[in-house]
Amino acid sequence: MNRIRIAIQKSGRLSERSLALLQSCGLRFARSKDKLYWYGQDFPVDLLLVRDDDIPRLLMDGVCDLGIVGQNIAREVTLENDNTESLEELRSLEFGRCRLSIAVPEKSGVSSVADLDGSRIASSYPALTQALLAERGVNAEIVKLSGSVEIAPGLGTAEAISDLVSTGTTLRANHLVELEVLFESTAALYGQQTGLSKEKQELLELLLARLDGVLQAAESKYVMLHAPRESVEEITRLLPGAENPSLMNLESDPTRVALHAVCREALFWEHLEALKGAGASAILVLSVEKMLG
Ligand code: PRT
Ligand code: ZN
Repeated sequence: MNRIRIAIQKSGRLSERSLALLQSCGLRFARSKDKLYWYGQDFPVDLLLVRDDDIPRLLMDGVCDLGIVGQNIAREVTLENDNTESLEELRSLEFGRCRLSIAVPEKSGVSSVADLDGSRIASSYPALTQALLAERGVNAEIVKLSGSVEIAPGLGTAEAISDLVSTGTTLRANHLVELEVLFESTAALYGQQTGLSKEKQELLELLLARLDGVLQAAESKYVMLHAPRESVEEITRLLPGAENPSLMNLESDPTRVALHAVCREALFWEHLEALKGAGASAILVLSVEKMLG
């Protein structure tokens, strides 16, 4: 059957964004009663809604062609399989951002991961944690927990934890401090390692082209600012991913120009501060809705 099947998380942190991303690529689905299988309308792409932990296996077993899951889980499952089966990361996505960090109790006196050699570390990501600690020359006993990892040190089952962190609120609430980031993760679109049929491959390429358009527009910003005439070159360099800005004269001030540019890479507050430092003023940043060419 030449329909592509995509696995996404049924309910959790990645669900809404995964679905919204596919919808913004022009996909529409008829929701089934059991809500686990959504049939694609207009486009032969169907959805399977599952627990995120099951997504890598569904791809490895060829049950699904594509899946959206955190890189943390994809790496963990690949390592559990001793890298004998792997997944192909097709695109990393801009959501589900978090980090896998080692944390210890505030009063532990431990100041670096090297001090954890020989101790017990609780984690829901045992294979990933073990591998990343080994890279740092640390050999620890991993205590595998499927949830509430942050309470392990208080219960005395481990001296440290290795857990996902986004805001850090959970760590602070449990009087834990972040010692080191082991791994940075975002959600990603994965494919199977085995080849797809010619028809499915063509469909996948069409889907990826639409996805690239959506991702590019999401990251791109239209920036308008005023700049000293002599700093235009420097300011253009400070705009991430901008080419050939448009320049306009300012009637009120011949020493300054209005500069408009599309930044094709993420624009952070640090970039704006650097622009201001280089003499830019009246900086306006607008979202780009669609982009072509
Ligand atoms: O039911 P199912 O198995 O599908 O869902 P789940 O409960 O296993 O996963 P879910 O929905 O919690 O997370 C899905 C994915 O979101 C993860 O695999 C990560 O890729 C990503 N993600 C991003 C996070 C976080 N941020 C996050 N903060 N996953 C979990 N957390 C947890 C973390 O484990 C800790 O308990 O949130 C807490 C820390 O958050 P802060 O904000 O207090 O630091
Ligand atoms: Zn899960």
